[in-house]
Amino acid sequence: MMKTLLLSATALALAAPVLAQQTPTPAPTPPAADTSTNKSDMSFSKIDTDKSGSLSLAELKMVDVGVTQADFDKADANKDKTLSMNEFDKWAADHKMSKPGKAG
Ligand SMILES: [Ca+2]
Repeated sequence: MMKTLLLSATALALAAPVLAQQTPTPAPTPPAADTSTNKSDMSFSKIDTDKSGSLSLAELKMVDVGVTQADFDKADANKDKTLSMNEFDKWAADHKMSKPGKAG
């Protein structure tokens, strides 16, 4: 503890003149996964949150909360319980993902 304090004190003493001359601009990097108000741009890679290369039902629900297991099974052509990009494309084309004016 004392060592750390001494070190930071030394660092501060060394940095003080520099800090006095150029005011450091704090650049807080905002987290990438937040404030997604516009969901019109839903691509496969975005929905595939765990980057497994395929979509689970939970992930598909990000596109449409009303999607059911039956819908999922229908889209899951090879019945491996996941949607490949191909299967998702077909589902999306079938499903007409564009829902204008739906907020919330
Ligand atoms: Ca599949």
